[in-house]
This record gives sequence, C-alpha cells and structure tokens, in this order.
Amino acid sequence: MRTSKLERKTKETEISVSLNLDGIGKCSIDTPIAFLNHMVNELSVHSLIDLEVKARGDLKHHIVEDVAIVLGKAIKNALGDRFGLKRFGYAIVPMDDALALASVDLVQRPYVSIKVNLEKQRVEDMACEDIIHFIETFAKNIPCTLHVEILKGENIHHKIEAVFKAIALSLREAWSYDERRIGTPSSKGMM
Ligand SMILES: [Mn+2]
Repeated sequence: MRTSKLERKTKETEISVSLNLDGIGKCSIDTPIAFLNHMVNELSVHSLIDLEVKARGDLKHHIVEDVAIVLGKAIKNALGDRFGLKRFGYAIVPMDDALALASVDLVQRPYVSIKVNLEKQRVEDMACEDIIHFIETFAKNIPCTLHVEILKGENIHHKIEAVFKAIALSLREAWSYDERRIGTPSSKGMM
C-alpha cells in the first residue's frame, strides 16, 4: 500500500493530509471552502485514493494554495521511486454540456499547461483564478507534467468538475502498475 501523511503549519494556514494511493476512493475533505471540498472529493473518488484532508486558515487563497502544496507533496511521498508505473495517463471526461481533457506524465519535471475558457470570475464560493492556481500548484508539487483543456461547455460548474474528474482518471492510470515494466519507466533510467 502506498500511503503517506503530511502536516504543514504556517502563520497563514494549518493543513493535514493523509492518503492511500491504493485505496477505494473513501474520503473526508474538511476545508472552509465548499467548492474546494467538492473538487478534492471528486479527485479522490475518481482516482480511488483514500484521502483525509483538514484545512483551516486566514484567507481562501492561502487555504487553496496550501492544500494544493500539501496534497501534492503527500502524493510525491507515497509514489516513492515511481518504479513499475505506467507513468502516462489521460482522460477525456464529459459532464452534461462540458467536455474536458487531461494528460499527465509522472516524470519529475513539473510543467503545467491549463487551457480553459472560464467566462466568469467565480464559481460557487471560489474565485476561478484560485481554482487554476490549485491545479498548477498541485501538479508542480507531485511533481508531474500536466496538460488540461476544456474542449467545450457552457456551465462553469460542469466545466471545472469535468476537469477535476479528468485529472483524477489520468492520475489513476499513470500511477497504476504496469505488469510488464521492470524498474523505472524511462530510457534515462530514472524518473
Ligand atoms: Mn458538482
């Protein structure tokens, strides 16, 4: 079982994350931001990580950023040497009118490209720029390469939710084991 626990306390926030990458998608997400809880819940359910997150802090932006850092680093710790993994994963996920694509490479070279057309500044109780910041910060702390694109859609809640589901499915694929792979899935000999 690939598990990890991580806590981070600063003058701005207090975050704790506990996870099992080889879980069943059982989660308890407790932050003061309802839409963030909803999206991190989607990440857990569709990537099948068992995940406990507790976060408190002074400002929403700080909480969003620090949850992304701690969650990303906890995944990094659980992944270990990344030997035997499929390494790549991708998904195209619909949610009613919305269609989103995510593609991930678990090589430890952080690069994030997010191509989304969000016409509104907010969704539910979050600023859209904070959602984008979450995705960026999360991927950079895993670290991995992540490309995200919203292919179409009208409803902003659907569009963002489809993105999170696509990221979850991509990660699940990428960190699953390839039975035929011995050692590191890289011609360099390291990830
Ligand atoms: Mn929803």
